[in-house]
Amino acid sequence: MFFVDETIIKVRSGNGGAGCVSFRREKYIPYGGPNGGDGGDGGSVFFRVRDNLRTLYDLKRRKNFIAKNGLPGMGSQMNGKDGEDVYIDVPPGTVFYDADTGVLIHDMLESNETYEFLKGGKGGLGNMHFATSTNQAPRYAQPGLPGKEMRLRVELKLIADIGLVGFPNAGKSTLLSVVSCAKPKIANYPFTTLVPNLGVFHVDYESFVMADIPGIIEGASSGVGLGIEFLKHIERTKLLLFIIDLDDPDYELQFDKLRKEIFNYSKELYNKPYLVAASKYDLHDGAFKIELLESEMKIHAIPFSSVTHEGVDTLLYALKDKIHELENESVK
Ligand SMILES: Nc1nc2c(ncn2[C@@H]2O[C@H](COP(=O)(O)OP(=O)(O)OP(=O)(O)O)[C@@H](O)[C@H]2O)c(=O)[nH]1
Ligand SMILES: [Mg+2]
Repeated sequence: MFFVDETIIKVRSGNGGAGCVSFRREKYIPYGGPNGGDGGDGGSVFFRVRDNLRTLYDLKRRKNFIAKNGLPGMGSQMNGKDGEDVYIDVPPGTVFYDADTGVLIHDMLESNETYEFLKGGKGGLGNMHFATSTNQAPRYAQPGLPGKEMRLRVELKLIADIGLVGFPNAGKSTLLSVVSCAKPKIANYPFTTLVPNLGVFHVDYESFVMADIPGIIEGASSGVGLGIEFLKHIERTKLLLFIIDLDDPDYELQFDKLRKEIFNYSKELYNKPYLVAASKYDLHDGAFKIELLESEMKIHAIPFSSVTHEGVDTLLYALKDKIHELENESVK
């Protein structure tokens, strides 16, 4: 499946059908009264969350979401059919903006939420509604009201509890694959991950969503590597988890470099609560390096190995405790 997290679409609600001008014509009934039916309402445009979706790929392909027009009313008091609605199905965390003004329209956060965006034009009333004591044969019916058209910019910002941040090849995807059922691509070269992955991990009957995004490198905020646009997918997390790669000769500088790139991306993300972990603890001098991080760099990193699984449980409990701590703080 192709991952798309931003696209422009055109949406349009249907026109209302016109009301009908018609008179009853029957044998032996001269001067039959007005019997023109109402036009049907135009179809509306809805946004709808589908919890199993993870990409805006379908929107990018289809581009136009046009609801049907209402049908005109007919004689014999027959009302026109309402136009069919159109539903735009999106993953949780999709944000809709007016493409021309940039104004936020709606943020689809609720699971299975449906949001009515553009109502279809109302159908016109048929002439049967306009008979009065002084005008029993009105030759007038309402036209239907027109639908509306708009261009929308649609952006996906994934929703997760924890966002992984680290250099390429640090072992982010491997960690996700060890703690959850997710099957992200893993390989011994930088920029293996090209699209975000979500996975659910469990600690003591509680579950948390972890987001793994492509690695960032020094200069990412000015476009080096894959850039930092993927950071938008961890903007909505409660907690960031920085992963330091103990196998990197410059492991002790990684944390500051990552912090700097995040700072350049957004102050808000920079101020988000975080924990630090150090991967590949199974490789040479792991314990020594952790101590050095603590004493020299004042970085408290939780060591773990996705190969031997040493430290993984400790890390997951630390994540859980930190999230609880943050939730308690926000209640106070
Ligand atoms: N020895 C050891 N190797 C590891 C560990 N975790 C990951 N690796 C290896 O490190 C390499 C990179 O792992 P990935 O999980 O793909 O790294 P990543 O951080 O997702 O990298 P990008 O997707 O490029 O950002 C792979 O060859 C993994 O097998 C670990 O705990 N110990
Ligand atoms: Mg990866």
